[in-house]
Amino acid sequence: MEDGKPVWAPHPTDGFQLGMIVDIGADALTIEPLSQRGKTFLAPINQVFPAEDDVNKHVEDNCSLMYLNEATLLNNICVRYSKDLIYTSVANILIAVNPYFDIPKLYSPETIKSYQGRSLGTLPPHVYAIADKAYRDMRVLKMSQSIIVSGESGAGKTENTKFVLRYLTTSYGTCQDIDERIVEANPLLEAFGNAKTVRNNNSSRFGKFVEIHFNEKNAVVGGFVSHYLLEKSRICMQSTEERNYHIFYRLCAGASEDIRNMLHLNSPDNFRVSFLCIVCVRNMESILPSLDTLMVVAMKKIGLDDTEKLNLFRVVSGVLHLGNIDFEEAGSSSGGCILKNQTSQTLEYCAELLGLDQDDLRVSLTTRVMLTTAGGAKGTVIKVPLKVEQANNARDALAKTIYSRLFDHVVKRVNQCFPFDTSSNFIGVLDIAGFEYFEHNSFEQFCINYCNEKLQQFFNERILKEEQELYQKEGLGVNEVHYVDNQDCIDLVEAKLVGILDILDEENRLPQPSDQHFAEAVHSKHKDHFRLTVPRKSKLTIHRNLRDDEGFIIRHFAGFILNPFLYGNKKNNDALHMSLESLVCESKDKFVRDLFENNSNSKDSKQKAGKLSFISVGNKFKSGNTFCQRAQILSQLQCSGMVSVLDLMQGGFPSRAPFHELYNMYKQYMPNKLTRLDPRLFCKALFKALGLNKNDYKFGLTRVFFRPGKFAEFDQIMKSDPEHLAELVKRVNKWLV
Ligand code: AOV
Ligand code: MG
Repeated sequence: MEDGKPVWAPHPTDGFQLGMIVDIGADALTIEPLSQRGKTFLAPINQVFPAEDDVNKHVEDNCSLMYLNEATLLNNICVRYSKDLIYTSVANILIAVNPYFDIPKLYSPETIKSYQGRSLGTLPPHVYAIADKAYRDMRVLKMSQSIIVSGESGAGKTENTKFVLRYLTTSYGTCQDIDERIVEANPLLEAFGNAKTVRNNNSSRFGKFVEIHFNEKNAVVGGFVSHYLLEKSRICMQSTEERNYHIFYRLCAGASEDIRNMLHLNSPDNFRVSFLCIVCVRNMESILPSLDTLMVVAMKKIGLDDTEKLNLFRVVSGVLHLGNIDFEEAGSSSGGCILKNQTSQTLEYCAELLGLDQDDLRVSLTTRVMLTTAGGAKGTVIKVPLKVEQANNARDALAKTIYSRLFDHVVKRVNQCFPFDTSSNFIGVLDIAGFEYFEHNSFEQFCINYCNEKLQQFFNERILKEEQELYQKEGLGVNEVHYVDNQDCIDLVEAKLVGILDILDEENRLPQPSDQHFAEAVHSKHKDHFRLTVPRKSKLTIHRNLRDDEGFIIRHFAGFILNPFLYGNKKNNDALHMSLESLVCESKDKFVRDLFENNSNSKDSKQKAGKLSFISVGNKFKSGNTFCQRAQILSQLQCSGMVSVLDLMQGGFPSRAPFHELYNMYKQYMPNKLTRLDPRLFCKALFKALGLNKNDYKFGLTRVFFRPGKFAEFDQIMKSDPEHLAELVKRVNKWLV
């Protein structure tokens, strides 16, 4: 850092603030903030960063700044955001900030056109530029490509995924019907797989990998959606202020009178709070006078006829009525339970809608069939009465199973509507649920966060390792950069025998698995593990009140800054007991029966690792609160591994250009004598003539690498005013003689 120049120093809410260094201690600096002259504070040396000369200036590619660090990145993103420029690139990674309002021009058909066939960096950063790069790479390399969208819950992953799909189908599609279906399928998937959470009103509660397939002429021929990890527990239980899947509300609030009568949905207020948050239904009524139009349009585009639609609605209502069934103690010595009186009507509705026999359903919910093995190989079938809690679990397990089978069916149906015979390559877009932590975190959060942890590792390996490898391959001799590795966290989850997943399996094999025993086992196998801690040490009071054996907290990659997670094992038991399973498998309703036939979601697709090029940053603030919340953005940048990328770039050569690209870009300005040289010599000669500082660039084997900010400077000189250019050409000529 240079004397007398402002620096970025930590600020509690803004992330960083400008200040002057007034004193340098052993491990701390004394800083005087520019906004409060005369006052000073101490800041750790490693948290103070050099600032750009002009902090109001912003750049499209963050790497063209002179100083690459988290403070300059944050400032650049915020200055751009204040001008509605939500996309910023860091070399070939794209960062998106969630604007939380529509910027129509940003995604207009004209904008789509303008990005077609244009190299990365020639137009302002955009998710379209990434999509087009993936397309061009697929064409040139004849290899499938993947785009990974990552970021916290609510960051904008799903929205940007949709922009990518629309871009590719609009730009490179030929059959309008298929193109539209690939895009239109989303509202349908979202109706069944998205829900309101505290972090996102339209949160994806499942992960998906959407492939757009291309033929040998590189035109869109079809698509395929794979889905992962639908959050099943939500069907029976939602935290305060959260909701069940959208479809439940849409049906209750928006279906026509006829349909509502048919499905016995006329009084949504009667549905149990745990299944349907009633307050939300009422609110929804004002927003959704009829079944959400987007979803209905989607159903039509996909080609669902009235029967199919009604099939879907019938099962959804069946699940809803199922949730209303309640149990009470039988009052006899059996220790079993019976249905509460007032729920007999509900039982009738539920049985009718799911094609089951009322009595069979009642018996299956309140008893369990067991095969005794006592007395030899031949077992006898006995019916064991269930306690109230067990019957509740059985009901919930049934609801979860039926709904998740229904979701499988919806995805399968969507896939049927864009069939294709030939496919040469595909471009895949991965959109999973982002890192999340709630007051109550369960098995689903555990899985989601583990998945994000894996994705983070992939990012580290692809970007950081590859960057270092490139330096080596090109012979630049740059020092290695160390980055935060999350292998220990992944091992904690997936290691054989001692990993949490295996411990959980072990627990579930016990005759009487319990949350406490599970948590104890996790803690005892990993004493003093850096990534693991007890609820007591949580930042949240509600966790601190728990005993050590009531859960555990994993310090995730994203968890350094955020509240740590607490997991219990409560919701991991979805097992449907045998009698219920056979009941639904033998439903009189063909549609319900078919749901339970083996319908796998997998597909043979050679999914080669593709391009990693996209990462997004979002923040939780909502409209009405649209100032740039810097501290939050900063924490997300740190969590996403972007800061490690910057460290690497600052120590290295973040901007690079192949010789032939530079040649093509600048030959128009140069005299013939120079353009006759081959691209490498052309660049050498040009740089020499310009008198560039040798420390600012390096020649690799195939390209030139620039120190931070230097490529932008060089480009500026090349594109300067005609007078200056003429002078330049003269200099080159002189040098060439
Ligand atoms: P997510 O996919 O990253 O969260 P979404 O893509 O659903 O987040 O974005 C959340 C909300 O932010 C959307 O419903 C939009 O209202 C708004 N939004 C996001 N990106 C844009 C944009 N480019 N322009 C306008 N509005 C936007 V989660 O699925 O919760 O991890 O599980
Ligand atoms: Mg999403």
